[in-house]
Amino acid sequence: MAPTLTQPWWPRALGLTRPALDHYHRGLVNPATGIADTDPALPFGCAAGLLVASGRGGTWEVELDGQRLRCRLRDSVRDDFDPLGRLVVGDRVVVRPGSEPGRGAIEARLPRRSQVGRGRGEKAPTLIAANIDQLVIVLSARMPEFTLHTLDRYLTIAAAAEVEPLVVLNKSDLDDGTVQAEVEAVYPALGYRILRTSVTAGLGIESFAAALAGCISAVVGPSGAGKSSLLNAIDPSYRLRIGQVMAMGKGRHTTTGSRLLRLDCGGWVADTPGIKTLGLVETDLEPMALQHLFPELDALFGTCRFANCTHRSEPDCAVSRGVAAGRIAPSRHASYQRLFDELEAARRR
Ligand SMILES: Nc1nc2c(ncn2[C@@H]2O[C@H](COP(=O)(O)OP(=O)(O)OP(=O)(O)O)[C@@H](O)[C@H]2O)c(=O)[nH]1
Ligand SMILES: [Mg+2]
Ligand SMILES: [Zn+2]
Repeated sequence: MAPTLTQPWWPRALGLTRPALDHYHRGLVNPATGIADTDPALPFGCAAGLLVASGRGGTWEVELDGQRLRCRLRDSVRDDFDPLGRLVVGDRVVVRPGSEPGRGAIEARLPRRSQVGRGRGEKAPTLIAANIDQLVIVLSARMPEFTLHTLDRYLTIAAAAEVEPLVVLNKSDLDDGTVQAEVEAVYPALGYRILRTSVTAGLGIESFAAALAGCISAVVGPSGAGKSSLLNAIDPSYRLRIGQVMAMGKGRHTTTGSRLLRLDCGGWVADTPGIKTLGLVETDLEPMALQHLFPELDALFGTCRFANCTHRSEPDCAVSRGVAAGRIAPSRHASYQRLFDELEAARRR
C-alpha cells in the first residue's frame, strides 16, 4: 500500500523520532512548477523513498521499504529542476516501481526540510545533501592545517541551513594540544558540540559513532581531514576510498560523489568530497542577517548605538566592546567581518 503524506511515514521507515521532522511540509511539489499539490495522497501505484546515491548515466538509487531501487528520472521531470531544485542525496522522492524488479522511475521530489550546499564562485551552488538533521564538520589538527576561520565558515553554513552542527577535531594524534585548547576556549561556551578523534590512534571513534546514531548526517570538511577514514573506522564494510596525504593540497579529492550510507545503529550518513571554496548556498542571505548566525553577536542584537550597526567600525558598537572586554573571541569577530564582506561583495555582483 502506498503511504500518504498525511502520515509521518518517513521517520517511521527510518526509525527516527526527531522533533525537527515537524518541519516537513505535507503535500507533493511538482518539480516543474515548485508548487505543492493540495492532494496529500501519492499518485496511485507510487511510493515515497529516500534518494541515497546518484549513479552514473542518469540512474539514481532510491531506498524504499528497505529495498534498493535503481531509478531513472521520468522524462517529463528531467529538465525542470532549477539549480537549487536538482536532486541530491537525502531527497525524498516519489517513485513508481517498474515492471522489472529493482527498477523504478522518479516522478517527483518532495519538499525539503533543509539543504546544504557549497558555493562555486560565479556558478550556481552545488548541493551536498538535503533533509539532514546534522552537519558533521570534520577538521584536522594538522595536514591540512587547522584554522579557526574554516571552522566558523562551516558553522555559518550549518546555521544558515538551520542544521545542527557537530564539530569533529580529527588527527588529534598530530595535535600537541594547541588546536584543542584554541577550540575549547571558545566554542563549547557558545553551545557547540566538539568531539576529538584520531583514526590512527583509535581515539573517540565510539563517541563519533554514537553521535551519528538515529539521524541523517552529512560529513563535511576540507579534503584530507579524514572524513572517509572516520566513516570506515565505524564500519569497515563501507570501504570508502582513503586519500594519500602526499596527494592532498594538489587539488585532488579522494571522495567524489555524495552517497548516503546506512548506519548499523540506525540512521544514515553522507560522506562528501572535501570542499575548497565554501560559500553560503543561501544566496538570499542578507549581510545584515549574518549576525544572527553567530550566537554571541545575536545575543547583543539591538544594543549598539546604531540600530543598523554592522559591527565592523561603527562607534559605540556593543560587539567591538565585547571583543575589547574579552567576552567575544577576536577570531570570531574577524570571521564575521570576513563573511560579511563576502556576502556584501556577492550582492554587488
Ligand atoms: N595522522 C592521522 N592521519 C589520519 C587520520 N585520519 C585520517 N588520516 C589520514 O588522512 C588522509 C586523508 O584521509 P581521508 O579519509 O581520505 O580524507 P577525506 O576527508 O575523506 O578527504 P576527501 O575525500 O578528499 O575530502 C589519509 O592518508 C588518512 O590515512 C588521523 O586521525 N590521524
Ligand atoms: Mg573522503
Ligand atoms: Zn555593533
